[in-house]
Amino acid sequence: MDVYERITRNATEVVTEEEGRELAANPEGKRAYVGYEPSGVLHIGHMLTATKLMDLQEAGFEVTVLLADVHAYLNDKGSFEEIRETAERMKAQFLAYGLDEDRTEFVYGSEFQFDREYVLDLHALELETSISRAQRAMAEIKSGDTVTVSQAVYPLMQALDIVYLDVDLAVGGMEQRKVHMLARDTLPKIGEEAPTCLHTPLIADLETGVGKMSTSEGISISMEDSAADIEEKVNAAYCPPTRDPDPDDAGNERENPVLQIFEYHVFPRYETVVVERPDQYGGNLEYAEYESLAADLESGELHPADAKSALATYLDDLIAPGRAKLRSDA
Ligand code: NAL
Repeated sequence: MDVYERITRNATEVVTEEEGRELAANPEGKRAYVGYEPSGVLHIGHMLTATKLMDLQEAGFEVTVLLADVHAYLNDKGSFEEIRETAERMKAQFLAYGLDEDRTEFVYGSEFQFDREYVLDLHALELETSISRAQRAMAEIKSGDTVTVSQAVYPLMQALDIVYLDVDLAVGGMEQRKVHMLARDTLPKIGEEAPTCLHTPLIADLETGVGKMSTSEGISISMEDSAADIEEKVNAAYCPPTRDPDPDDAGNERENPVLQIFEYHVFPRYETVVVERPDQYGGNLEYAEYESLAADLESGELHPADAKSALATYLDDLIAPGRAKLRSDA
């Protein structure tokens, strides 16, 4: 796989493609960076960007994971002390999930965000940004219904972090896109460079295939799940046997979350994927790439129940080391 292809596989977009190609031409020693609001347990959204970080490490990038403790505080996720504790646990789970320990640096936001120079730069960004722009950037990130001043400060700090951590590539889910666009527009106004950004897709709600999977509503998968939990959740997932439009579903764009998880979580981590089937149903199927599995589901060669059972097995295998870590730390 060529470097640009590895960097961008399964990504929804790179802003801009030209900047992405420049990075790909010379990736060794470049730094990519993802920030997470600490929440004690890794969930499938964290795992999706983590898989992208592994691609980047394989391409030669160094990775910084920002444990965004101050951001979580600004987003009403608890007391600062609680947040710090959950961040420690999260770090161990990221490593257990497969990030390369020698090429991953973990940084707490609070290590540098209270420095005088940082705070003054933050105020400079505040001067350059309208309240409505900051508010719009937060639409898909903020928790709670009320709009608070903290939510306007949040995206500006995220923009500034990209500068302070000296990052070549900012990585995040599509829900981070507006914050990154704000960063690209605003940082040049205070004399800083616009960051190159890479965005990963959002996985649809597991049960309905509509909207995005979320930890706050609906069903999510996390490192706390037992093998039986995963099996139960995957079995209940929306997975139509074909991608043909359902006549009852006209105009309603539904994704197939089972296929999405195969594509974004499983295939990037395994050379081949085996779907076990009893001989009487045709025996095992083996796939070297996602597209052939999706095609078989569409043609009816692969039954949704068999696809789900395989997915549950692979997800469990991916989660097992982090789950063990969680339990031993508890
Ligand atoms: C991500 C978050 C917070 C600060 C960041 C700084 C730089 C790059 C990425 C960052 C957390 C993220 C979330 N906004 O929604 O979890």
